[in-house]
Order: sequence, then structure tokens, then C-alpha cells
Amino acid sequence: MDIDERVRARLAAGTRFRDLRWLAEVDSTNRVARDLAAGAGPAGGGPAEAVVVADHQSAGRGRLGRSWEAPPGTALLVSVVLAPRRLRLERVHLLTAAVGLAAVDACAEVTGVTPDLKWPNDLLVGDRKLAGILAELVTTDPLVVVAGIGLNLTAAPPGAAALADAGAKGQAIDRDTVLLALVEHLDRRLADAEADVDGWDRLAARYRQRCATIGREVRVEALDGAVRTGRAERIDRAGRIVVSFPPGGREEAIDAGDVFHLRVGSAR
Ligand code: BT5
Repeated sequence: MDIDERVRARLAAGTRFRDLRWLAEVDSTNRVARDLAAGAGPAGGGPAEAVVVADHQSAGRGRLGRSWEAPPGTALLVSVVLAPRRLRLERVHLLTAAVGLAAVDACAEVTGVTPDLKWPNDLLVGDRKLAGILAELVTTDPLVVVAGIGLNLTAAPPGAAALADAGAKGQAIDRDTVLLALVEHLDRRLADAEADVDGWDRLAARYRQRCATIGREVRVEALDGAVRTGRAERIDRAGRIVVSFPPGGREEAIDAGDVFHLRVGSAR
């Protein structure tokens, strides 16, 4: 269903995201957002910070070539074009953190359910995945990124979570209400981060505070398939997760691959 007129008007008037597009069906909202960002030539002063929403994706994308699945009309599927100010390329991961924090705030505000953040790109309810974020670099100078999030509202694949079964009330999981809250929170997070020289450090600190992975026993699956377990100690300045591995607790910073929370010893 097309985006509610009231929601459109509020986003256009009150946030940096003036270009709001809705599609009934598309391969991937990230693909559309990337094309939008790439199409806006540098002469125009950089791309418009756009929002692309779809009711259904025929080829929704996850990280590392994986797919994102959601039955039509059951999820918030949205990608944003971001052209952040004062953000250096090596800290680009903070945009994933900004979208994650905004999504947590939106869920809490609209439904009363406060998901956990799992490094690097998931929202969890308990140990089940509620949402995933895919950030893709479009250009480095100026820095332009497309960040897409899929957030399960009324249905989820087996083993995953949807807001509807996480305690949210029926009327509170209207897609456009969640969309509005998410984009407004994201706009505020970005504005705060861009406001002064410490702004992106504040965002990083906020993400670290909220990231449920820190202090947990985790299973780390490297890109080459190697699997190890250890303890997630902290997130470093470059956004990598630092894990200590037994025996001896030698620390290693992980920047790619997958991290899973383990139950054993997982009390926070
Ligand atoms: C992600 O990748 O979690 C990033 C997902 C980003 C999806 C959004 S939707 C809007 C925008 N347009 C796109 O094309 N993509 C973005 P990753 O960490 O690689 O996790 C992918 C894995 O999550 C899959 O291999 C499945 O195991 C699982 N998965 C797929 N669909 C899911 C769902 N609806 N809910 C929970 N888990 C899911």
C-alpha cells in the first residue's frame, strides 16, 4: 500500500529525507536507492537523501550474497540514501549503527518492544532476529552510502521474530507509523552526530552502550568458514568487535564474518 499522505508530509517537512518513493514490488530497495544515489551527478551538490519503501521484494538482499525473505505486506522494507557530513570513510560503519539505534528507538516508541542490537547489523528479540541492516558504499568522495533495513512486522521466517509476536499490540505495528518513527529518529541521530567534532564519537558511544553483544560468549564464523568461540570484549574505534579467545584470552579484532550470541555464560 502506498505510504500514508500524513506520513509523507511529515517526513518531507520535518527531515532531511524529502525524496520519498514507494514501490509495490521491486527486486531490492537497496538496488533502487543505489541507482538513485548514482544518478544524481556531483554538479547538483551530491545526491538527495532519499527513502525507498516497498511492499515486497522479489530479490531482497542480505550481506555476503545472502537473501532477505518477507511475504508481501508483512515487513518494513526500506532503504535510505545517506550523504553524512563530518564522517570519515574509516568510520562509515557508524551509519549502520545509526540505522540500528533509530530502529530500536522506533520499535520502542511505537510498540513498547525494545529490541537488542547485535553486532554488526541485527536487531534481536531474545535470541531471534527481528531485523537486519545492509549498508553499501556508493561513493567515497563525497561519502554516500545506501543503508537498507528489513524489519519483520507481522510475519517472520521460522526461528526469527516479528513485532506482532514480540508483544506489540496489533494497532501499533502499522508499517507507516514505524517508518515515520524510524526515519525521524535517524534524522535526529544524524543531525546530532554531524553537529560538532565529537558528534560521531557520541553516536559510537551510544551504540556501544546499547550493543548486547558486548560481554557475551559468542561464536565467530570467519569468511573462510573457520568457527571459534570466545568472549566479545568491546567495539574498537574502527567498529570492529574485539573478541578474546581461550586459552589465554588472546584478543582479536573481527571486522567481517558472523557473530552469534551463545546462551552459555551469556548473562549480561
Ligand atoms: C542482513 O543480512 O541481515 C541484512 C538484511 C537487509 C534487508 C533489507 S530489506 C530492505 C533492503 N533491501 C535489500 O535488498 N536489503 C535490505 P545478513 O546478516 O546476511 O542476514 C541474512 C540472513 O538472515 C539470511 O541468510 C537468513 O538466514 C536470515 N533472514 C532472511 N530473511 C529474514 C527475515 N525476514 N527475518 C529474519 N531473518 C531473516
